[in-house]
Amino acid sequence: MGLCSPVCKILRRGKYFVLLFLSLSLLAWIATFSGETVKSAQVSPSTTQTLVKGDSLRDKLTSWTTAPDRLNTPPAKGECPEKSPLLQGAVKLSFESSLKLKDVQSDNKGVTEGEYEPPDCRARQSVAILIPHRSRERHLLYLLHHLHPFLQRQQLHYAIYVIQQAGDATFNRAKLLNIGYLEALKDYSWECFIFHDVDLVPENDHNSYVCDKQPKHLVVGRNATGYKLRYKGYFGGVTAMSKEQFLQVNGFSNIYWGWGGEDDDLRIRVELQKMKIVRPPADVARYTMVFHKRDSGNEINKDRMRLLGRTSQVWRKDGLNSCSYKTLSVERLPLYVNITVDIGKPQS
Ligand code: UD2
Ligand code: MN
Repeated sequence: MGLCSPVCKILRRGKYFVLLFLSLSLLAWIATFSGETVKSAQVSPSTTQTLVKGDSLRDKLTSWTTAPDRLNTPPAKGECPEKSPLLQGAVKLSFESSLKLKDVQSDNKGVTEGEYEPPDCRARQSVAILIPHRSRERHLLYLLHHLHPFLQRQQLHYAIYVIQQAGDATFNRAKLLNIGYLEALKDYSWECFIFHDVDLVPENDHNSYVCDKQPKHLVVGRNATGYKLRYKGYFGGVTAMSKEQFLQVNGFSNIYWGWGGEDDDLRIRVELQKMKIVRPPADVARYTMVFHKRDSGNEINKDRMRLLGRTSQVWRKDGLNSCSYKTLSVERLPLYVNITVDIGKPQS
């Protein structure tokens, strides 16, 4: 006992040292291991993916656990494809004398007050079609009959506006189109405007009724002219301009009364802004013009050449910013919005 006691004391103290050493090693090992995990989470790209996955899982969990009323909202629609799968290319047009407005209505049940949106996808553009009109009811019926399904096949969000000139003063196509632009923008912030004669029916649905980076002329050819472009600067019939492009040129001139010149004036405005007119390929930009004679009240504008010589001086003051008119009625009919306006008469 006398001999063991100093040895036993040393052994007993040694046990504490070993225990202390082991605990410290364990702590050091834990610290090193966890430090390395943090570091790898910061640098490894695969961890980023893991985090994204974690997020979507969290999203899923949130969607499963949110209030029931959120479950009732329809899922957000994806954007419609660049090329619609519904296109048919060149189609055979019909102009049946027996066609009635109610037939066109029942063929276009998806249209409400002239407006349509594709049911399965989000349209790539919202487009307002503007048709200047007076006493061409039969042409309007044929156009609605073909244009509604045509635009639906293109998967567009669109609305058709018919701008009716009241009274029997000389017709003014350009001013009616300015009014269409101003009035349609009161309904919705349309991105694109199609200025459309009532008697021109598109033959091929690859002719896209959307706006491009430049103003677009959609009528390369029509039946009456052997499907040839009439002249290089021709900009009449059907044209597409974005909201901004049309504003930039101050719209059409308001002072072309009667037939001719207003389309060339718009081309000059576009060129003054250094914009360039584009056209779809000739085999696609084809139209049938329903036969007609010159209307009474739309006689040739003998002043048109003189006016065209002044465009560069007057365009800033004559256009959208000086378009005065009185709206007599806005009727929201099933197939189009019918806006009747008093636009005055030419100043003598
Ligand atoms: C050409 C142009 C047209 C326009 C016009 C000269 C083509 C294909 N079209 O058409 O865009 O530049 O010359 O002004 O080149 N309208 C009525 N009721 C009337 C008179 C005219 O609704 O009493 C409307 C209707 O939308 C018609 C458009 O104005 O389509 C142009 O008139 P048009 O068809 O008599 O003239 P057009 O065929 O020579
Ligand atoms: Mn015509």
